[in-house]
Amino acid sequence: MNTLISALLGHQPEGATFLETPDRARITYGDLTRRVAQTHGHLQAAGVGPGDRVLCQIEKSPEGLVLYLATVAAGAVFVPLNTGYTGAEIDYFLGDADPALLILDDAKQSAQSLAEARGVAVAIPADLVKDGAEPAPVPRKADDLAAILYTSGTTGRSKGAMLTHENLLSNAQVLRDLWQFTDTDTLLHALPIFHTHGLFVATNIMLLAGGRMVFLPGFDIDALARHMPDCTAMMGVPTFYTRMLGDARFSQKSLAHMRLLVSGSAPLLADAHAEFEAQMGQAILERYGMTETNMITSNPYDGPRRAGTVGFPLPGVEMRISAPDEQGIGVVEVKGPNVTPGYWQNAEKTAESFTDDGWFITGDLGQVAADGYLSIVGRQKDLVISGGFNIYPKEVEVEIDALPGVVESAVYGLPDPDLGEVVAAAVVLEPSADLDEATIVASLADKLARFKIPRRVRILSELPRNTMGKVQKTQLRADG
Ligand code: MCA
Ligand code: AMP
Repeated sequence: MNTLISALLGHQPEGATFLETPDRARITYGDLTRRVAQTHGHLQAAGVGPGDRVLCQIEKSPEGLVLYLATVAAGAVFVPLNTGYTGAEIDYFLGDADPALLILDDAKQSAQSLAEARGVAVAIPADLVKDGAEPAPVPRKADDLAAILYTSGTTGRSKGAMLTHENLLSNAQVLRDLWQFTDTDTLLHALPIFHTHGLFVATNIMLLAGGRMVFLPGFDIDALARHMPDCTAMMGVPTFYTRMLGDARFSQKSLAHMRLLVSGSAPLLADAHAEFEAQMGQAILERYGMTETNMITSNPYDGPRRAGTVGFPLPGVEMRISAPDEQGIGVVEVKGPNVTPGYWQNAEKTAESFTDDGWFITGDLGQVAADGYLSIVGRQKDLVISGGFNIYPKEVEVEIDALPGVVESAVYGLPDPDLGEVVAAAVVLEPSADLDEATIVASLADKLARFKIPRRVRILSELPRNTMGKVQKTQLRADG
């Protein structure tokens, strides 16, 4: 038995709709099961075997979901990549994941030559998602890997969070039940499918429930307004909801049929939650998670969804606040079937991320109220979250520091009304350097994905430091 695939596929009526796109293409559960089996056959023919990694950098499409499920059906490990990653970033993932196959849209020629240089085969979805033999899913146990998701790292190097069949399945089962998803639901899907939120939380829950998805190619407020009447639920990052505010197409009346609006991946400000409820008559359900742990806590489905909090630990998930201060604030630690076994080929990082007694250290600062609601009040880790994408400042600092003429830099997050935070940089130059904001930004373009590139660069004569010599990012943030 293949733990994840046997739970996700095969139990829905063949003719029921799994997914519809805005151009009305419709995929039934029967189509999906067949496509997954056929693609599994093509992957096998391309030499992909159990345990092999399959890297995939393609634009969002139903084929992306077929490739995910087919890779898992083949017993292999799915490694989705942000479509914004540059050649330099892809080259690192090729080296680290050592994949059997890289799947690209036709156009990405530069990544194709990088793969060839490393002896990695390349395929395009059209070669894989097509008619062919339909092998049965390869047996896989609960603790076998189903996916590796790269998350950027404090040292400037991304690390691959390993996710087992059980990690993904246990979390999806718990969330389907908690959020009461059934085959009568239609989910408005506007998230990318290279991250936990859009790929696992959204898709795995809908597959388990046997529900339907309206699958948008990305977030577009006009498409949201057009398709929402046809849906019962949506999952999004806070930016989705703040962009809906003040748009006359979204109102108590037009949203009255929506059963559930979920927010996560970044903090939803309490004010935005309250404003949304006042304008739309809907209390957004905020939940909290991490790539390494899947979802950890959720506000209740029935019961108060408290603004500025992320609710209670999910059933089966243990959570504690480590070394709380006098206000009860400490680092959130997690244990349970949802938690990663560690980082791909990185025993050192894995060891650092768990306590001696086996709890995963999130690096988020939390506080639990007397009645059990968790609030995320800050981050111990030096991390910027922009529109739900994570950027570790170190990764950007390393690239800026490597530019000729740069002495040093500090990268930090600035508050932004649309994206929550945006990346900013303070840079110290050598006296002779011929660099300004525009040239610094331009020289990062082929090294870092667009969302990591600073929106604001300040040239300083020196970085603010405390007496220990540590750069004061709080000071930089306060100065803007
Ligand atoms: C796009 N751009 C961004 C971002 N997105 N810059 C900073 N931060 C971003 N998040 C850049 C583009 O490169 C482009 O630059 C310009 O902004 C406009 O691009 P566009 O595609 O029009 O942007 P958008 O459609 O308005 O996208 C904003 C978005 C999107 C809807 C917030 O970023 C998004 O869908 N975010 C969701 C991320 C997500 O799924 N996170 C889940 C991670 P230029 O104009 O210069 O070309 S999973 C996770 O965190 C855990 C497990 C959890 O708890 O869920
Ligand atoms: P990622 O590494 O992309 O999976 O991002 C995980 C991080 O996103 C967490 O460690 C938190 O810092 C943040 N996060 C996710 N959901 C929430 C939330 N509802 N409130 C605050 N922070 C969140």
